[in-house]
Amino acid sequence: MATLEILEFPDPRLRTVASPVGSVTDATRSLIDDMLETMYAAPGIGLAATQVDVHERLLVMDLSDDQSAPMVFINPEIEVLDPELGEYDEGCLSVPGFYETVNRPRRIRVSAQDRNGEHFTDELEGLAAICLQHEIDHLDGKLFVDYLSPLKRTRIRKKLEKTQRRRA
Ligand code: QAP
Ligand code: CO
Repeated sequence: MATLEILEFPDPRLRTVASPVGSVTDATRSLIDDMLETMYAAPGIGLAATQVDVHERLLVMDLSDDQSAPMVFINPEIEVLDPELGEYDEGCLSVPGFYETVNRPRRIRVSAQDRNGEHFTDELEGLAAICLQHEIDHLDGKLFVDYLSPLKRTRIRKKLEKTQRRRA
């Protein structure tokens, strides 16, 4: 296993729209394991392949306190079950240090494949529903900062560019 480099806003590679995973192979499972290790090391609760510069439709999440409940979604598709929006203070490993309120549908149904390529569907609410929508946005080249005002987004971009310059 290995930890992978996480792309940070405003890296243009985060705007890539990911392609469907054709077949789930040992290479896919190896990528999933590296993504889980990367997410746990951060630590974070969700990571999409886009964030590690792999432009395939897969993501991992673990909402447990003790890294005991890894979830894998390959080629996820969602359907909104309840149009009512919930507010959540979202963060992102690609936007380190910033948390802002975003509104998203509270209840969704997801259809996806697991690490063995088996199809499943699940109904999610609460943080799981929010996090999954945030991660699927990454696969579509979107970031939570896109939901903020241009002023807030620019402020975040400038601060991150400054830390990135200092690091380089
Ligand atoms: C996405 O985000 C998410 O700023 C997952 O300095 C988060 O794991 C969806 C993290 C909240 C819904 C609600 C962020 C770690 C982790 C940071 C994460 C940071 C270190 C974010
Ligand atoms: Co994110």
